[in-house]
Amino acid sequence: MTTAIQTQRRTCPICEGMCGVIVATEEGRVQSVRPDHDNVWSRGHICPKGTTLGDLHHDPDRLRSPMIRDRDEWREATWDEAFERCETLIHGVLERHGHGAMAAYLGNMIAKCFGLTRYVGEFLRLARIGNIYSSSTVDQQPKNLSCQLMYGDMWKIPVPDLDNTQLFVLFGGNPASSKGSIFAHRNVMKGLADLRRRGGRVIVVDPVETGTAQKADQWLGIRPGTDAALLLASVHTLFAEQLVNLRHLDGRLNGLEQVRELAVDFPPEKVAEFCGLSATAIRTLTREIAAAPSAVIYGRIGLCTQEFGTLSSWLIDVVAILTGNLDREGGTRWSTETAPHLLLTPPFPSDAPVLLGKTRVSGAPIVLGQMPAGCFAEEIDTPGEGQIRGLVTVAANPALSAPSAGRIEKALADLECMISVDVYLNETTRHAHVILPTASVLEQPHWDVWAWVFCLTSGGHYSPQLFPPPPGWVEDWEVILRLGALCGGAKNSDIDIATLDDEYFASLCRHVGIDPPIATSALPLRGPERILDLAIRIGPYGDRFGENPDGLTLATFKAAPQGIELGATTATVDTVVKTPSGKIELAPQHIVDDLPRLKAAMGRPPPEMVLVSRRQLSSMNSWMHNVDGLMRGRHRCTLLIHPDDAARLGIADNEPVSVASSEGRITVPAEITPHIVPGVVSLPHGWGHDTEGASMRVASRHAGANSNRLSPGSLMDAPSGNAVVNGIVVTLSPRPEHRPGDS
Ligand SMILES: Nc1nc2c(c(=O)[nH]1)N[C@H]1C(S)=C(S)[C@@H](COP(=O)(O)OP(=O)(O)OC[C@H]3O[C@@H](n4cnc5c(=O)[nH]c(N)nc54)[C@H](O)[C@@H]3O)O[C@H]1N2
Ligand SMILES: Nc1nc2c(c(=O)[nH]1)N[C@H]1C(S)=C(S)[C@@H](COP(=O)(O)OP(=O)(O)OC[C@H]3O[C@@H](n4cnc5c(=O)[nH]c(N)nc54)[C@H](O)[C@@H]3O)O[C@H]1N2
Ligand code: SF4
Ligand SMILES: [Mo]
Repeated sequence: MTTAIQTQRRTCPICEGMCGVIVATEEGRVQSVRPDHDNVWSRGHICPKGTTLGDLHHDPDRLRSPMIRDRDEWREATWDEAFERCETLIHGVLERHGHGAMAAYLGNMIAKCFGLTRYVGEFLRLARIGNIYSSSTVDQQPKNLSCQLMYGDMWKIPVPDLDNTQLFVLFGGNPASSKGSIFAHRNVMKGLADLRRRGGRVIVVDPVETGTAQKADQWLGIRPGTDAALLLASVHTLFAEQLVNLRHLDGRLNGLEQVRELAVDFPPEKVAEFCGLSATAIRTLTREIAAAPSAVIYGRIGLCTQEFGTLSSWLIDVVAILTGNLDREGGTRWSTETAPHLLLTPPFPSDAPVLLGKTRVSGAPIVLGQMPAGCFAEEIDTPGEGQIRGLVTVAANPALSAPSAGRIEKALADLECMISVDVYLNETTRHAHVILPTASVLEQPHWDVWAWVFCLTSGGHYSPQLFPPPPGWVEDWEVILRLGALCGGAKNSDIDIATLDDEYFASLCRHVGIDPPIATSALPLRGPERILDLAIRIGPYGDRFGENPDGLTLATFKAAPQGIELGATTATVDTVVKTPSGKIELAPQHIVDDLPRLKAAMGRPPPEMVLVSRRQLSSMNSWMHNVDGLMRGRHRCTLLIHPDDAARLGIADNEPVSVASSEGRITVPAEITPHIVPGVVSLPHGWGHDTEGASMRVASRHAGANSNRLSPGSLMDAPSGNAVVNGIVVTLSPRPEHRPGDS
């Protein structure tokens, strides 16, 4: 007898590619995950990670029950028992130390989870947690800051209009691996190839000749951490050669004259050596941008997670503005979201000051409501008033992904209370007292929130749940609502999730000017689906609860398994900019104040060797190394090093090298390659799975080493508090004696 194979169309939730996939199942097991050529958005694009959604779901190491740790012993527990234990632990910390001793660490994957992403803001509000740490300060915080100050909204990050541009200049990003970031495109590499085919050009500015650079017209091998100087020299050149052309932005800016004046000190000749590029190269690049019929100037993680993250992130937009390439077809533009996100995941309040204060131990800036991840370890292990004693992590792995990773590991072991909402027992969650699992990607519906924020094509795709979670399962949004209430001081037995959900929903309705009873009666749903429906209905294409009878609702999308595309963005500078002046602020004081730090750095001799980070197509930060199918082939956790450096230091290909920084030391095999600037070495992050007590069997067989043991937490971009994980001074030595603990 043959059993029926069933198929379901859905969106891969792993990255911003938003690939439509067809999942074939038989008797509750995934047989295959194939590209969906009929998905209106992705049109058949897929990568190796997307084909492993079934492996992630069936992974025997994935947690399927709440876990409680008594000393070193883990045991499965019921949900009730787990929440009772959470109450005892959390309330113990509140009683002994007060609310100021609780912290949250929020991870990147929250953005990709249907429930977590829509409820994390309410979790924080209920929990009354002020110590908020997240992957944001090891990621895009400098860009959030520059956009908050320039446009009045931290999430109005301009997105490349790749399909319509004639020149693409890419700083510190490698879509050949990452598939694009803060930039959702159905296939960035094809988009770049198409651009070249229509006579346009692609220029990559990166210390590494990446997969993207190898497919570009030009690679500019810049020294890490020097982009701000290069961009200032570009601004200088634009003014000096009368190439400034504001086009439609004329009259919509403040600070033009100030920008001209501050760039006077940065002629190309003065920055060339610092950047490792010739003055001619900088001038030519600038003239090319100015002369192009349209140009995208785009910077990503290599620009944010470096010593001058905010200056560089700001200057990317300054150059775009000065050449009239912001808010323009073929330039960088803002999206129009079908289901607006800001109303759903309460962000940093727009009227709060960007700088909220200083951290307790080292006085680092608390910007846009975020404590710097670099301070996480010291805030746990330094005694005194306000010391963190209780922690909730949600989909985060700071033991691998945050700076001072070695110190974090030790600090976590000392907490009085640690609750993790996660799918694995890994390097971070092994320190928890309770782990509350969330459903697998196939056990949840999906509608990408954040990728659509960074997508210039409007649209949407709803993926229904494929498999039911185990019986009695508590959904992730219910888990974090309950945790929020517990941290807020409520007793577990008093918490009524339905009431909390209704109250939150009503507050969202009031926020968007809808009467909650109307909204509720029109919406029989609850949880994240009800919120998504609200967002679609009040969004630009929505039915507005009957006001626009032809408008869309969640039901419209549920009836369109291949997704719906709604056309190009309609956002403009006039609808987007929300600064107090109503104009784009070209020279925000908080950012300009950081220029002396750059000038000081330009006066220092360059370090002999610095380390940068890289991503790999078959990895996702730290958490996909347990998928066997992605781990075949050559070992990937290698140190890229230029042949000249390798020869000088006596380092041989494939042989172990000891890499040391002021923070720590690790040992990794060398990979000698000409595709990197001499004096720079590159390591992927997210490896180091040989930690005792973690339970990820595949990952531990391909452990690699944790590059963030080398990242000093004290290294920070001054205006934003963002971590510096690129441009770390390191020393290398060949064939070390392998020391235990080197990882
Ligand atoms: N050196 C260096 N460090 C870096 C970077 C770098 O470029 N270089 N990049 C930084 C960046 S950009 C980021 S975003 C951070 C990421 O850092 P984090 O956000 O801290 O974490 P990840 O490494 O992505 O690990 C994801 C965690 O979420 C869990 N998880 C996965 N799927 C789910 C799910 O569906 N539900 C739940 N509840 N949990 C899930 C995993 O088990 C894991 O614990 O790393 C940063 N660290
Ligand atoms: N396959 C895969 N895809 C991913 C992820 C993943 O881990 N794996 N992570 C996702 C996440 S969370 C993010 S944030 C995005 C990131 O997406 P991208 O920004 O595209 O990430 P990377 O591939 O790390 O590219 C960063 C580049 O910056 C360069 N760089 C380092 N320092 C400097 C510098 O000082 N100046 C300049 N100009 N360049 C520098 C590095 O050499 C590297 O090539 O990717 C997302 N997509
Ligand atoms: S991980 Fe791969 S398959 Fe999934 S969305 Fe990204 S590019 Fe597409
Ligand atoms: Mo990220």
